[in-house]
Amino acid sequence: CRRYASKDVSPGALTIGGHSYPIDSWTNVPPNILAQYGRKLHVQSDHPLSITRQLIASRFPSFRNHDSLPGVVTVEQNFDSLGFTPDHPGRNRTDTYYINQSTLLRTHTSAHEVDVFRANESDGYTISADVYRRDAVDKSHYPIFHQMEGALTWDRKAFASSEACIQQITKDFEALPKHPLVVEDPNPTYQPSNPLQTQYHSPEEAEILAKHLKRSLEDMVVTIFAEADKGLAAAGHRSKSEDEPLKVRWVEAFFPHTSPSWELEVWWQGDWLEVLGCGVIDQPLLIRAGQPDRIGWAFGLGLERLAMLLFGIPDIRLFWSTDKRFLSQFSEDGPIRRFQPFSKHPAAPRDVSFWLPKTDAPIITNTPATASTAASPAGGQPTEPSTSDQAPPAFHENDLMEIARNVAGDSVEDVTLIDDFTHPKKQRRSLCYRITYRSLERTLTTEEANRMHDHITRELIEKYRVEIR
Ligand code: FA5
Ligand code: MG
Repeated sequence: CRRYASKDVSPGALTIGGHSYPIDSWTNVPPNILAQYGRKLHVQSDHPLSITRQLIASRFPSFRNHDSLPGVVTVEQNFDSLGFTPDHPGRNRTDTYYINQSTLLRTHTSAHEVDVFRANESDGYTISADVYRRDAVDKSHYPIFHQMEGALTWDRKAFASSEACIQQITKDFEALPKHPLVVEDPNPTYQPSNPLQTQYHSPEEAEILAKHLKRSLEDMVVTIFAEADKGLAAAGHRSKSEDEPLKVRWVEAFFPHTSPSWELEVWWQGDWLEVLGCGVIDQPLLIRAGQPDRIGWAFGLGLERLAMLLFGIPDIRLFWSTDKRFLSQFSEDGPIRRFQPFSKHPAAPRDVSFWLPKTDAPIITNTPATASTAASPAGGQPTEPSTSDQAPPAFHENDLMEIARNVAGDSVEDVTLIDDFTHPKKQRRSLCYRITYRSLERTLTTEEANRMHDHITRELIEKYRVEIR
């Protein structure tokens, strides 16, 4: 297997984190991902991701924190244990990095939920970790990112009645810090797409869990942004909220492991940025984890997304920088400081326009709704690896994303579909992507950009038999 022929790999096996795994027709972890596995930026001292993680954890002081669970998990842990249907699109090889048919790089920290619930070491916990996804190339997406999961449960058994349990959650809710922020939340708690788990929860139970969940997360966001403002004031700057007040809203979301579910979005650079998903924990999940009497809520947030907002970091690739000009700007002691850009090198955009080969298979592009593993409602078939040597695999937008990452590394800033056209007579589809090359550390030469672009174009032709226009 040519792609894995590096020195730490024996034929037919893949070594990750010191363990050897057999490979098979499902294997699709590329070298650029293997090279970055195990960097653990979320626990690297003075790293902005670690500072963000600690700030969030400080809002949940009674929770037990898990920060070093290994990233290789089973399909069972990542999907089955959470109730993902067999045909859930998140399972596709176009979205997920498989080590082999039964083993993968976790796509979310939820992969550990059932195990942690089963161990039942505390009512509340967080899990912070690196997660892996085939996804878009732009300033807020990277194939490795970091999530922080949090969950809180109450044990019904500990109360004389369901009413007494509800009373306790209500008391806990009232004890939560109050904040002055007005958070847009137009949707009713239950909707046909996001129902009450009638078999397991009374409407009152789910309602108070939802209130506790939302207030806790709003408080977390409000407090960490207040920290950022304090930092600005300490540095003698105007507070960020004077220039642009914090704007936050709840939107409906879908997860197999929660119902009802929501996402929290924060206004950032003229657009809503999704920072977390959450909901009332799916009761069958708790039953599977041996905790039938517990009810509760869970959330999963993107540490990069929050860190970008907190520190004013404009591009997700910067987190991976080993450049002192980046790393020396952050410290765990003292106030939060806004990131000072040390350079802005020119962008080199190049377009690639091509005809797809004639095929019956649908071509999938990343719309915001399908781009994330867990949020998409069930539908579609997991893509089986192609067994034939003749037919090219059906083109998925994430294939181009990955070719671009593999060829250009961190010199690719953005890949955007700018034209999608089907010839009415020929019934052939043509796509045009704009690939923007820009290094964070230096100016790319015209030749370098051309070379990367030619290389990407060649791989598209070879692997997907596209015809360049
Ligand atoms: C999930 O991963 C769910 N497991 C979250 C969850 C946990 C829901 C527990 C309910 C209960 P989602 O795919 O939306 O959901 O990802 C969660 C967050 O990760 C997003 O809100 C976003 O902040 C971040 N995120 C997702 N994809 C990327 C990416 N490619 N790069 C950076 N951050 C990302
Ligand atoms: Mg999402």
